[in-house]
Amino acid sequence: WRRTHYSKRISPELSGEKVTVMGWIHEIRDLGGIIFVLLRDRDGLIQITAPSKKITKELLEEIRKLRRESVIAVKGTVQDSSKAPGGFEIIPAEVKLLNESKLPLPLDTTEKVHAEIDTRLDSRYVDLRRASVSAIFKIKSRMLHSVRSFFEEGEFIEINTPKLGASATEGGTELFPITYFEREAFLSQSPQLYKQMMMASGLDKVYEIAQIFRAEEHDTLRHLNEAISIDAEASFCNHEDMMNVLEGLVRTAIKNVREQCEDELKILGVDLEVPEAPFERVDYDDVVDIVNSKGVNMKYGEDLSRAAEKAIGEKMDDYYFITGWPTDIKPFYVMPDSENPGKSCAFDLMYKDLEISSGAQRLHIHDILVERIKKQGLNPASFERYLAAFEYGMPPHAGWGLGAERFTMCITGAKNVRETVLFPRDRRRLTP
Ligand code: ATP
Ligand code: AMO
Repeated sequence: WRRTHYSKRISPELSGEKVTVMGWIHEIRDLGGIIFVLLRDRDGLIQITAPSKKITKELLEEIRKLRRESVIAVKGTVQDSSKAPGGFEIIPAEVKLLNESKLPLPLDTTEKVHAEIDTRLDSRYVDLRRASVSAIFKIKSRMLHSVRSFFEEGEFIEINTPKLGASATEGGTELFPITYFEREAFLSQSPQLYKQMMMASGLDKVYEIAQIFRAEEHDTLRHLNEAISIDAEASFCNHEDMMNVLEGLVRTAIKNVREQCEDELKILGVDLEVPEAPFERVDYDDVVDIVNSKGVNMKYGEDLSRAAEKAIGEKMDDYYFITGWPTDIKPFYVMPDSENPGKSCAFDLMYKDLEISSGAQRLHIHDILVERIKKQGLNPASFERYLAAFEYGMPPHAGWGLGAERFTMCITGAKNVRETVLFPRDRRRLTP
């Protein structure tokens, strides 16, 4: 037995042809003289129609015994049929039960019965049999593929940096400590310091798509404890150049998903539009004014609260940059504005009220960097190896990090970031 077709590859034009299909029993309807089996594979549903007039009694009895979500293989003939989904059905000649499913199921795969997110995540493999769930991961895969191609075409070099390390990358908080032989170590919260060190290596333009780990204590719809960060860093350029790269990447990925994931977007009911370039920009100072004018209290020098994010999101296009951040609320590696050092060359990319990326031109002058580290209450000694890279010819550089799951939320319309991860890690969940 060899599978000849996915459901998507069969059409009424194949009428009369012999095919072998494999998958799960989505539904089975026994009307006595005729049995309908809806077989589901990765791409969709196929109706297997078993009329007693056309098939042997033995086969009919065999089909009658089948149960939902069991795995079967069917050899049969395609027949066009206006009543069947996709305009065709398969008249079976042979059916093989490959593996039986236990009943009752942990959740309904036909999506007729609502299931709570925790029930769904506990049996994620069954949850993924639902078209609206697998659609998100097909789109995420296409997005990541498109991001990789975009980098490759832009002559970025893919790097892989360690996820185990001796110290923090972004400041002391939000780290997961682990035991590393007889020492304490931490899971990486960002490839930040490594991608910057690569600028001193001459690789010039690098990217990494990899896990980040953050001990975020808050339980929100947009924070994960393990996420995928799409990181980029490039030399001999500034934050404006890298904002353009980010804008191009976002638009290209959306365009590709729009063109190549039509079925999935339809299943999700998403009418995806490619955002126009250039993305709208708003200075942090104006954000403070706008937020306050909407009755939400925000002082200069504060990060955006949830209410502030909502207030500014209402005022702007879907995708927009916030620029001109106060230096003090951005990490030490951010370049202060040369004309006005209180402000920095850092930006955030927002989608409505959701921050999806942060980036900046970086400080590339060793002594100023040391000053900034001290000013942020950190110890330069714990950054010794990183700082050394700035003493032997570090070019000016800039970069950003884009959260793959948050970006997937923007594209798929998912309201909970957990929907965009196969096996999410949050405060309460460490299995499966
Ligand atoms: P970053 O990736 O830079 O951390 P972020 O969007 O995750 O960006 P955080 O600084 O981690 O930002 O969190 C800031 C946002 O999370 C703020 O808007 C803050 O109001 C919100 N936040 C923090 N704790 C909670 C909570 N317990 N419930 C709801 N929102 C929270
Ligand atoms: P930042 O901390 O803003 O910047 O992270 C960049 C992006 O990563 C995503 N992200 C998360 N997504 C889900 N759950 C989380 N807990 C989480 N934390 C972060 C967000 C966020 O915008 N080193 C800098 C980047 C740089 O300057 O190059 C950094 O890590 O989408």
